[in-house]
Amino acid sequence: MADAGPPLLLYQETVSYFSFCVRMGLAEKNLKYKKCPVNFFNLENLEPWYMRLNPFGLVPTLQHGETVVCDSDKILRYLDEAFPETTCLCPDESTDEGHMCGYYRRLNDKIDIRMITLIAPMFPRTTQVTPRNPRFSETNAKHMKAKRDHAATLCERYANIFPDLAEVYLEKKNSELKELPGEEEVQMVLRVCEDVLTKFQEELARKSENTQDVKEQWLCGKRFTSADIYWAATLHRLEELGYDKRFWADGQRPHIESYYEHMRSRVCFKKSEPSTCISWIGEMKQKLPWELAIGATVVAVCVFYTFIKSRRNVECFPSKCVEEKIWVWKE
Ligand SMILES: N[C@@H](CCC(=O)N[C@@H](CS)C(=O)NCC(=O)O)C(=O)O
Repeated sequence: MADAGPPLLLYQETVSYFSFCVRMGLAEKNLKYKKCPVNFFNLENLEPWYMRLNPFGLVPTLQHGETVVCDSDKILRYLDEAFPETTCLCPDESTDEGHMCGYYRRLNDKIDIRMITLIAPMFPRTTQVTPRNPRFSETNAKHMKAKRDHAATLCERYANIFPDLAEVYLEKKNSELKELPGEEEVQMVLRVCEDVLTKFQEELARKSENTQDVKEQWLCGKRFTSADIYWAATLHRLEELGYDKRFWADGQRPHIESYYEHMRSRVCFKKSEPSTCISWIGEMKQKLPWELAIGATVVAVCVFYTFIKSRRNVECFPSKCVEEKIWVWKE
């Protein structure tokens, strides 16, 4: 485990697509790091302390001593540079491996995962899917929209209160929180997504013809790269939203199906996969710290009481036996 120098701090959100990518990168490199949660469901990413760290108000952000890196791609490249003894995730584009990595990354970038995640669930007639994860339900998407409206007001308010941050807040408000796209745009985004998946399926099929042991292979060859990381996050997100059934499950695109299955068994994926349970607990902890503490105490007391009671029963049993034995002996 390479962990010399100052600690690595990752400001992130468990369910965030780009945070997931960086967690996978760190796990693949076997680097120790500390997770610093930034709850964007509570708009914590707009808090002044965070905007000073990341002027885009986005997660993830990596802090390594004096160095602060924003943007998942820049973080993965930084990790390659800062820890050259670990596996390289972003090979140089001048090499065959790097060229392939760039190609698969650009193909993946064509999928508008942000729109598919945040906007599409508001139009279930168009998506024709049922989200597997309730976080991406229609109701939640509408709730998120209301949150974004609130975010615009918050940016304006903070711009007035913190003059040193006025520019970044107004930039955030203008670039991030503009008019929401409608159903037609969602249809187009889903069409592009399907075309990209068709292309991905063809590429995987071609690769499998030229490869003997598919299980040994990743997108750019034997080495696992950032291309695999971003594709893993995309397929995972599409699955959470319920698009696996529409786009690749049950033999519709079998090479994607087996690539994703192969991916799911990768340690870095298993270690970094957003667990809804953990993220819900994290959110609840932020919302209800006292209630949660009381709840945990009640549970602990009940467990302790049950434990003591069961021990008493165990102790009673032999003494009862002894009494019975004495009684039999006396007779
Ligand atoms: N290009 C950035 C994108 C980061 C990004 O969009 N993060 C999302 C979460 S996955 C976010 O912070 N959203 C909060 C917001 O839009 O205010 C990267 O690769 O890190």
